[in-house]
Amino acid sequence: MMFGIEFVPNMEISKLVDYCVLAEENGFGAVWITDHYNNRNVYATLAMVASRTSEIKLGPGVTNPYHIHPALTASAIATINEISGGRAMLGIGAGDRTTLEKLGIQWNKPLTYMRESVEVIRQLLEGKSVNYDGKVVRIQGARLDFKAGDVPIYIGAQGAKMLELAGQLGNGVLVNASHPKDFEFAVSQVKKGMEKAGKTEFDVVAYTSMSVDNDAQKARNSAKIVVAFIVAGSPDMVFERHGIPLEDVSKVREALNNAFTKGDWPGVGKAVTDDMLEAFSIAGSPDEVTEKVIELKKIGVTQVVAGSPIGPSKKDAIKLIGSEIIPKLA
Ligand code: F42
Repeated sequence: MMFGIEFVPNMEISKLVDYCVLAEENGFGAVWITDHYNNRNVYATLAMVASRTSEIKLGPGVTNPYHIHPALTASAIATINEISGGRAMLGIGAGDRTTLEKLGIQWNKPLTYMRESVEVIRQLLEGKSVNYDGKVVRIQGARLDFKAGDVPIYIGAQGAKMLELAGQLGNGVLVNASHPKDFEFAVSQVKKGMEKAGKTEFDVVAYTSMSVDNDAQKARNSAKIVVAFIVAGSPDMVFERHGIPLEDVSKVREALNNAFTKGDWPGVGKAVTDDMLEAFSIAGSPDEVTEKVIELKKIGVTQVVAGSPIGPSKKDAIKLIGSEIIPKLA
């Protein structure tokens, strides 16, 4: 079981890189950097992380084929692979409709887009000259003029069809979830895709919202805002799976609205219920978190990513995970 960590480049890059160095020193095996146009650029960030670290694997978690052409993604991740001495991984997903529409990009046919983009990226990374006449991706005689080396491709997926596609086309999947129920579903879907492709090796990554502190209540309180955003963006099917009443969900959405319009952020914390925290985060003391990670491992998760908030203090949480949790999972 590998431990990874996620950072959003919404802070000064020097600070983010310091966190990555600390993560490497504390036994984390992978760092994933999120990709949104309004934050610092993901590949510039990865280049800086690569130059200050020596062992940790690194990649976008996740980019998308709508805002960066698949050929440019291939070139960018191959460059990171060269700079990092072969440590790059490519995380790619369908992107987020609201964000893409702000840029005037139409978000259509996400499954087709993902399938065709991943096929093209893989061929380019293998050094092939690519002719591809897809439904949405068309390439004529494109080729990278430098060696990419091996770059595993991870697909961001939550939906039934995308999970299956990930199993079929990817080397791994990044599932944005924290609870065993979601992973029972995800692993069964991924296996269908793996079977289609005749695969046995695959990295199932739990891309969690994690919050660790010796004071368990403080850890849980820290996760509330992140959990509120997850609740606001999740489909009803997910609430049914976790037995969360839709009226509680409405309260969270209303509280977030009030926070944006009136600055009432404490109201958001109050609207998030314990059941929501349980379903959408792994938050608590190091022992509690270890127990939950072990449950995920039993279901077939092979990498756990500590995603936002990580803890009330990111620095302390990284050290706690390194000293109290990672050694117990070896
Ligand atoms: N998004 C970002 O923009 N930036 C990030 O940094 C980011 C990080 C991230 C990390 C992990 C992760 O799992 C996701 C992350 N995301 C990030 C979100 C990601 O970009 C995607 O939005 C998300 O993973 C896609 O979720 P999904 O698996 O639910 O897929 C969507 C597209 C979906 O609706 N899938 C359904 C399914 O069953 O899989 C149905 C898809 C479908 O069939 N659609 C159409 C149809 O006909 O019904 C079209 C069919 C076609 O041809 O495409």
